[in-house]
Amino acid sequence: MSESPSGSFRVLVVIPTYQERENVEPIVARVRAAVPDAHVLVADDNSPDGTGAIVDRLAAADDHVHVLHREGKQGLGRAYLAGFAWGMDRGFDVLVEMDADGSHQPEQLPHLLTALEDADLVLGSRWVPGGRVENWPLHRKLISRAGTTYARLALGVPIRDVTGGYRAFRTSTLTALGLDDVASQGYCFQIDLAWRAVQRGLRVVEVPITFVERERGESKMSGAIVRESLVRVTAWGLAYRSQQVGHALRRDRAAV
Ligand SMILES: Nc1nc2c(ncn2[C@@H]2O[C@H](COP(=O)(O)OP(=O)(O)OP(=O)(O)O)[C@@H](O)[C@H]2O)c(=O)[nH]1
Ligand SMILES: [Mg+2]
Repeated sequence: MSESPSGSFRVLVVIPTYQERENVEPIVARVRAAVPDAHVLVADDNSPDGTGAIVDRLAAADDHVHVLHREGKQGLGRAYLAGFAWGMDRGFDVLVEMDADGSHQPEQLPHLLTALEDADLVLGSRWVPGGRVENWPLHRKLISRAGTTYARLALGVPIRDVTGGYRAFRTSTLTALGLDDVASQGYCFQIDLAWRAVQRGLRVVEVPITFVERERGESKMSGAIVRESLVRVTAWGLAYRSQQVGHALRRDRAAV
């Protein structure tokens, strides 16, 4: 691990894109420069702005760059699941999640990969000591903090940044999570996977990152994405809490 940031791991960085024409080429170049051994897979949902065609050109010029053309916009979660399946089929050991808009800095990827040596899942975290957010208006910070706090309390997950999307998974971790029934779409997808990892007793480690607000292109964040998270996390939380109460009652009965 010490000679190169990806060490003995075969690393695939999966970047989902929708309408990222201005961002896709710079982000791929930054990943290639930061971790030259790593491969990059762009999972594009047939962006009308031609993002996919730009990646075709990059892939033709570089055997470490790949593209997965998908039929149409189906959400971040589905794009990641398709990207993970692509990487697992091809024998990668580590799959990385990274946004295309520059919010997740490729130059910090070596920190995540180093931490993965002693973890099953590494989360880039804005809300641990050393983590930061640049250029976010106060309301975005508040929404993100509120979302992560709500998920922490509802699900009892001991993670400070449970909605973040800069992550490194061992392939064995993804297999253990059981991805076949993941239905979450927006950043709820991130909560879903982190919670599955905690429930399965896997080693989840947070490393501080500096998250930079996108400078180009438009955010796909929407009210529907926030609502999806709220509804799903509340349902999971209620099911989890009632399961806990059931366990406690059975324990008490057994003790009488
Ligand atoms: N393939 C695919 N990619 C998507 C989809 N929705 C969002 N993305 C990509 O997912 C990444 C994160 O999306 P953003 O729009 O930056 O959303 P966000 O980071 O939650 O929100 P902001 O902080 O406001 O930028 C970007 O690379 C998007 O292009 C989708 O439906 N399909
Ligand atoms: Mg973004």
